Amino acid sequence: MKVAFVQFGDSSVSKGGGYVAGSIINAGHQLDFLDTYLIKPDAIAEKVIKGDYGVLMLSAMTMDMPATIDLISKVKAKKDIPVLLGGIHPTIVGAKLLDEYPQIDYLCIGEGESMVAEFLRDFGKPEFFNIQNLAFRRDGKAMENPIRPPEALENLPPFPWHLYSRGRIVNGDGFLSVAATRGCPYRCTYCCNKIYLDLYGKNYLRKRPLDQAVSEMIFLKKRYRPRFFLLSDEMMLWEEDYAKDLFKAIKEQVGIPYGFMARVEHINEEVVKLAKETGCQYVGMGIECGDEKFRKEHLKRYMSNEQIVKAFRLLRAAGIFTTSYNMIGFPFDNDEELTKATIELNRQAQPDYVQATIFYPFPGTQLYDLCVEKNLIDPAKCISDYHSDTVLRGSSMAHRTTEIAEMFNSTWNWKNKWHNVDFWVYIFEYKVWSIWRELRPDERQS
Ligand code: B12
Ligand code: SF4
Repeated sequence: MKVAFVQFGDSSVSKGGGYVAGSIINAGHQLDFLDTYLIKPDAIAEKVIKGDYGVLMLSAMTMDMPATIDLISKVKAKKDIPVLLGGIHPTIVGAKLLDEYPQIDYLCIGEGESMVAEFLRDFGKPEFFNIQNLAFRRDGKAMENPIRPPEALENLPPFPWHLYSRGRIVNGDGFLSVAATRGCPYRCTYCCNKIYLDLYGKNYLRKRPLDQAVSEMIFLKKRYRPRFFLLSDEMMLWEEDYAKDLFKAIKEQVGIPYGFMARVEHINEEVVKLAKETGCQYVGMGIECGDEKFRKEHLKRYMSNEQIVKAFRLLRAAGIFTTSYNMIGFPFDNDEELTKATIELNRQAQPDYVQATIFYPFPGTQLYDLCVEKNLIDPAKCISDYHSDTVLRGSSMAHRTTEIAEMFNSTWNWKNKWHNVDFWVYIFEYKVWSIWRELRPDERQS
């Protein structure tokens, strides 16, 4: 069957959509990969209407939903074509999404690699309706089949990098994002990871075979010449031994600087030393809120402020660039106090870059339920990212994120420094910065 596959987003390569597209190709089907990074959604709709496709497939995060529904509606107005939607949003909402949107025919709940191959194999046959992970309508009622076990990552077809344009693969700063693991063991109350853990249990946490992940990086280095690999795994250090082996293999076999995201609890002297020795130049860690009691009670993040400060300082002492991720605009009356505590904790932790985004209640998360219960979500607000505004009732939060960014980042705009410089200039800058950082007085935070 000929498939039109729509990928939304304008930043780095989406691993979920990509793996599913790879599985479709691997199953021997013809695929047109229609990426909104390259083609405007209206032009995609036109192409699907005019083309001889047997099915329209799309991958959607929550914030892509308005654009996704708009595209599907335009196609459906002119063409009767089955539509299958997969991705994080159908996964967290489930079959009731079909009640909300009559334009969608089928959903993939959870991982899609095996599901999509069976979907194309069995379409039109009676066994179609037994496919695991499939949601569909019967007599107008939305139904959801059971979830299959998590995919065996070692058996997945190779990731189809060739479907994406170079600009999506290597960003303007020379970063290329790759992933070696899936899942995170924690259940923070604002994060969709909890929903995957609820669906799949602990088995959701998986690692790719090390040699497979490293071979992919070697291939990507040769083909796309990035300056830096960003390991976009949710939680790189959840299994420390695997992470350490990966870091060593990156140094020995790949030979490009790299960075990763972690929880502060996993940062200790030994990990930092190894990371530094193996070429790690970047670590991003969530602070999220500077009020320790609130963090524990309402976000289910049990690290102490002391651990946070220590982790940032250890990395800083090793000359590794750090970013802290923070949220403002929580659905609590003392939100402004929480923001002040967050600013103060960032002052103490001294990350090199402070990212502050606005709390967004994702369906299926505990904080979403709380917002619904208290009727806090403003249905008139349609937000496409969590930098621009809050979806909660009340005033805009955007000015506050700007203030925080200026407070911490304005004189340190490393992003602009990295922009459009080649790898060696970047290395040179990095060395100068490392030396200078050793020498400068500690006044930056004031
Ligand atoms: C790495 C990552 C990033 C990277 C890369 C993002 C990318 N485009 O892939 C970066 C840092 C750039 C990023 C940015 C953002 N991210 Co992000 N990110 C992640 C993270 C940690 C892993 C994503 C991943 O690769 N998962 C592994 C893949 C294999 O799983 P998957 O995507 O779910 O795909 C499977 C299924 O969903 C299904 N499937 C997917 N598509 C399709 C399509 C069909 C047809 C079928 C059948 C099946 C199917 O099969 C896939 C394979 O098994 C997730 C956390 C998570 N648990 O997913 C957050 C997450 C996806 N991100 C999130 C958000 C909010 C964002 C941003 C919007 C934040 C912002 N800046 O405002 C941006 C959006 C950028 C964009 N438009 O792409 C949220 C999404 C919440 C939601 N409900 O939408 C998540 C869930 C984290 C959270 N807060 O809970 N992100
Ligand atoms: S540690 Fe990060 S990825 Fe894991 S549940 Fe919490 S926010 Fe989500």
